[in-house]
Amino acid sequence: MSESAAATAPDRIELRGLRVHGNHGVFEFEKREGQDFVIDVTLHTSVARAAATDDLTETIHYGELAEDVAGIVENTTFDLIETLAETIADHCLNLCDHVEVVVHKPSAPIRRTFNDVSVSVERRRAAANGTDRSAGRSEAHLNLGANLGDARDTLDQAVEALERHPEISVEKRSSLYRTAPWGGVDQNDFLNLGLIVNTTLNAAELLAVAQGIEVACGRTRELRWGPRTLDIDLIRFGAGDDELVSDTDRLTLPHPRAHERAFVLAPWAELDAGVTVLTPQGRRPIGELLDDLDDQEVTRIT
Ligand code: A4P
Ligand code: MG
Repeated sequence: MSESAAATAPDRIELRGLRVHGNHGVFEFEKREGQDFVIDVTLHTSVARAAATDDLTETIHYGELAEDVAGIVENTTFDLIETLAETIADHCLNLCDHVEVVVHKPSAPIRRTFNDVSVSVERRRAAANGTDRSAGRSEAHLNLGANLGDARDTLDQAVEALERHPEISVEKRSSLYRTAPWGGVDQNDFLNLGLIVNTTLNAAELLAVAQGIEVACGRTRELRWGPRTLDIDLIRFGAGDDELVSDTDRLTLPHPRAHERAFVLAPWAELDAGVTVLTPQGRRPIGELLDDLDDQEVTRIT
């Protein structure tokens, strides 16, 4: 494991001995009659946020993992357990950046007494979800929001924490904006700011760092779109042709609701007035989008 992967994914979720009947094997009778396969999966991930919030949606659901893996074993037919292991690992890389998979075939057609035969694969999604480190740094745009406690102080601390990270540098920081709560929950106004950062992390790693800072700043997650001590959203990762498009629940990029949120667009327009923002109707200039949202109260306060 690289040092940075170790720093961002210190924990493991392990599923051991998942026994599933499948029809894999080189021989015709193996495909016809099938046999039991036993699967071990290790997901390298961070459970810090789930542990801090005690919220199942903040972690990888091992029940769903077991069903997904069993479904792969049952619904595919491969000659080789190498291919099966790779297919399972590939699926698991949708859940985290580093996975180990072992496929055991205890009833394999071997004419000797044996305990077990297995294939182990270890796969990482380092460059697939963001930046190739050798290619240098990526620019990313973040939006920070807070409306509980001393919001201004929390936002300052969050920016400082990002700056302290050895693989992140804060290039530009917007003014602070007082913004009306978006999302229909009756709550206090927010303070929001935008950041442009440069980073050698990939997008998933940057999100993990941001979520760690949320936890460190006392973030608990009670209500969607409700009050929070600190929320850090990734709005965009990479620029131009290198902009990352990601469509998983854990990470959706570019941020799917940015274009309808003045609290995101106003600080962003200050940082990059010429940017175009992805909307369901295609890319539109940020100034036009903001004009359309003039019913959302946003006041620049510093
Ligand atoms: N996630 C997926 N994609 C991303 C991304 N691009 N950036 C996942 C950040 N997170 C992303 O997020 C829930 C899950 O989204 C995470 O596990 C992450 O893996 P969350 O921040 O824990 O939950 P949430 O904030 O309650 O829900 P959501 O949908 O993210 O809400 P938003 O969009 O963050 O909105 N009004 C004003 N004026 N100012 C605000 O700052 N913020 C919100 C929160 C609502 N209203 C607001 C403001
Ligand atoms: Mg959020």
